[in-house]
Amino acid sequence: MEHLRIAALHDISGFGRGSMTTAISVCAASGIQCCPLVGAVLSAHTAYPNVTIRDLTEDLASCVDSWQAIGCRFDGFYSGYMSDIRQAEQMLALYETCANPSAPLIVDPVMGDNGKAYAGAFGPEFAGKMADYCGRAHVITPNLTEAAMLLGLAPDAWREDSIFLENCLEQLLELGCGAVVLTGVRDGAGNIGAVYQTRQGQKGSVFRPRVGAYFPGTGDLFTSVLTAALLRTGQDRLDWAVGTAVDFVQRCILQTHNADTPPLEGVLLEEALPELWKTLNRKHKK
Ligand code: PXL
Repeated sequence: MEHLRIAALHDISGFGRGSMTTAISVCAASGIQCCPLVGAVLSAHTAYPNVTIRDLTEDLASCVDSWQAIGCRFDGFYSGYMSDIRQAEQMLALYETCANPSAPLIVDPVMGDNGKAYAGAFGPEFAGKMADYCGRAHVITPNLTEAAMLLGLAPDAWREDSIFLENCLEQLLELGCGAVVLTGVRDGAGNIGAVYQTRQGQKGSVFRPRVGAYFPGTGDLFTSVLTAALLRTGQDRLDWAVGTAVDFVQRCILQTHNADTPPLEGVLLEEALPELWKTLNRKHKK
């Protein structure tokens, strides 16, 4: 098996599965080393009340310098939640100096969900700069709320009809990224999943029956699995990577729903990770 390594920029939230803790565990279960670039440390994700937050934006440049001096090389770059949009500049600096040939930059433009921006800095200025950053990415994975924000609309301005989705995919590709994967899309027949389109015109969708519950952190889980699957199978297999990510998230949601644990704690991914290893190692070509 090829030894693959990614750099991942997220916060660490101590309680409530998501962001960096999800990225590290999904990568490990996929046989990929995840090197954390920690943008902020929180006591818990921000859907909990009274969380503490330590922003580490000012520390990132010296961390990037240090990795450059060591001569670190990465096969992929993955960023999620940023407590300050200036963190994107550090990710790009790392990408420009430490990428192995054809290493993808995968950006989950974490800003909100369910028609609302998350607590924090996620106003129109943040969204505009996030859109510029997304233009540099190979793959972006906004949910519909984030897609609206990236296009300069209000967080609740999305619709679920096919015209809106098609326009959204086209306009997000115009930002300059290589592929757009819209997450959390419903098909009007009780299913939920993802629709995607690439610059080369490859299009598709993957839907699975929706479990009627909301768990924070499923977007982080989706993009972590997508990143791992793309690295394992090669970037020309976006269709397979999207299917793998939708299936894995759905499986975790179903298990968690059946276990009846507090939704804010996120999905029970730990029990499902051995299955991810099997799926990726059955399929991977590298
Ligand atoms: O799941 C996205 C996310 C990541 N990081 C933090 C969050 C959230 C969503 O609420 O609060 C800190």
